[in-house]
Amino acid sequence: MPYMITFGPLTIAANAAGEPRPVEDGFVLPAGPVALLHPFGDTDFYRHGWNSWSPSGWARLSGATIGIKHNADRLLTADDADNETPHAHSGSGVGALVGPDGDVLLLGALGLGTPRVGADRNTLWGSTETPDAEWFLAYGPEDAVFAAYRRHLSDRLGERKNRAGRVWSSWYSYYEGIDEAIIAQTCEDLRGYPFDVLQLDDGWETAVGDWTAGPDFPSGMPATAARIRAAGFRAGLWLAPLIALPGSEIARTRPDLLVQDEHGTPLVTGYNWGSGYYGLDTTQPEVRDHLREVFERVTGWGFEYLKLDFMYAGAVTGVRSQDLPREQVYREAVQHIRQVVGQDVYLLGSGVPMIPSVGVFDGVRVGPDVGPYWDCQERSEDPSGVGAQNAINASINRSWMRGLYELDPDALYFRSERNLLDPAQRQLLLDLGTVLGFRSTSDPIAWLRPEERDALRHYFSEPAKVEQTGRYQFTVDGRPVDFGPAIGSSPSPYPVSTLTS
Ligand code: 9PG
Repeated sequence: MPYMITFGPLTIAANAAGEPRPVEDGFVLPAGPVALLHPFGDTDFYRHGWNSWSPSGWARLSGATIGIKHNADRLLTADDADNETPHAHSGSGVGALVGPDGDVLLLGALGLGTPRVGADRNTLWGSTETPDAEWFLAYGPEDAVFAAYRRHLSDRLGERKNRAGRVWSSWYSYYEGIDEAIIAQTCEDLRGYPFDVLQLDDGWETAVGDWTAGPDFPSGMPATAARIRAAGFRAGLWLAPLIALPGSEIARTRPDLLVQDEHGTPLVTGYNWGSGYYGLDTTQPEVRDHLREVFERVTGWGFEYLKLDFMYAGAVTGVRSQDLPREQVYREAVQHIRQVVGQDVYLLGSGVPMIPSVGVFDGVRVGPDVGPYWDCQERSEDPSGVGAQNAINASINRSWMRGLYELDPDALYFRSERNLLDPAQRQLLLDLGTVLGFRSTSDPIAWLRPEERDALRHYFSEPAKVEQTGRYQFTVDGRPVDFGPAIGSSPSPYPVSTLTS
């Protein structure tokens, strides 16, 4: 049934499951499908990716859509494969259109149910797999409508108060090559440097799926955690608790604990480490018990900062012992983890579905992995691919989410060694960390020149004052910073000269 919705001079005909309810900063529409007739014609559409690594940004309706193209494996891993519309503009949870006066019409879901929002030159639509959430609709200045949507989301899904502080993580230098001697050396080298957390990334475990100390940590994980704490840092650990590689003990011995396909065999829920990987069926009490055991174990070792990765696998479509909406299954699983670890352990989500993680995770990765290079020319159709440009692009297009959780744009670089990023590109990443308010690096001190060590000390010691002056424009301690040119059409490089201070 059509309803007329009026925002000042703009009237929009809405097809919705019930009457729109005016609220202070817009309208709330009932759960169910929504179709809005808009008069904007060809304009810019905001597309929001489903998980941390998924592409997000603004695209012209008459132009190419934003998303992972021609690669089903990548799509399964780094976005919502079930709802992707490669030839039509759509995204997850929220979408928006720019009106002729520059104001923005935003439609966003206020909860779960795998909501999707899309647009063409006549309509802005919302749909869900399960009608679990009402919609928020607003028209006004871009920052105001996104802020209003964020407030409504926090009101319904919660907000966390834990802060990560300054993080050193092992991934973007040592990758899987960590061992207890390297971490012990890192503890020594970082002494006196302004870090709060020293986080071990992938490489410590027996196998992805088996969360016990691997052969490179023969003294056991409590010894490494104690060493990190003795050096004055909180101890952090990476885990991917909802997935298992085929070779892991859990996948080999208990395939019945895994999400299944329609034929009753374990379902591949994504690809990494040169392999497909499975997902745990968290609707089973035995899996909940397993997760309880894992998280009691790792917090018992002394780790109080946990980076939980590849979490979306707990929300993919598949056969589980209980047939429940997949985002609800995911949220109940992460709420269970939160309950086990308690309120004070910092949970950083990576590869998490963005909206269903609100109120549970303290911090969330908001883009794909950075790398010590700008872009990957061989993967030009994959905006979720590793590289600084893709990471900046996705992350800066999620700056409106600040306040739902801390926004982690991924590691920042100070090193020129083993790094193809030029100084201006490295500076832009540093500014991204400042603007989003989450600062981490993986640079070993030994890889840094004296002036780079000074720059690192300075960056982490001094919190900068940030003001936003445009969609992609900020001032950092009064210095103008513009992310716009850097995320312009790939592969043309941005004009470096405009970025040097
Ligand atoms: C450890 C790494 C690091 C990193 C995480 C994550 O889309 N993908 O296929 C994809 C693969 C790996 C990946 C991210 C995305 O890296 O983001 O920081 O912790 O795991 O293995």
